Amino acid sequence: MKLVLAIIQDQDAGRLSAAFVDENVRATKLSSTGGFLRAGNSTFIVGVEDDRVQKVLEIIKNNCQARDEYTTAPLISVDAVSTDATAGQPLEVRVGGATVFVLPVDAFHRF
Ligand code: 2BA
Repeated sequence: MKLVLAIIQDQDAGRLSAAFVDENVRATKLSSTGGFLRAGNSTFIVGVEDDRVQKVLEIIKNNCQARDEYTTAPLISVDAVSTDATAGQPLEVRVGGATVFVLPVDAFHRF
């Protein structure tokens, strides 16, 4: 068994949830926050048998799209002193459709 962790954009979360239900994939959605943009995103936890991992990855790929986002933040540490001349300037960032980790599962229980 594997644990698929997929960090996706909030805009795609409803569609992905529906696709998982359609394909009989059990998943849990967590509200999360990206460390760079500090904006909300969604993290799906999916426990799945090894032979269905590719199917789950396909569903994620087909339902999540990359987008350009903008931030004005220089995103420095609160303790840092910025002398960067670009501080406060709009910055375009390409946010991926999904960042996915596949982890081994030692044990799985449903009580
Ligand atoms: P954020 O951390 O808010 O990052 C949003 C986008 O900003 C990233 O898109 C990337 O294009 C850019 N970005 C992130 N860190 C950067 C940096 N240090 N310098 C320049 N640009 C940077 P994605 O790479 O598609 O990531 C989307 C979201 O997936 C991330 O949101 C984060 O929540 C998660 N993520 C990405 N890589 C991760 C990793 N290795 N571990 C854990 N979470 C990750």
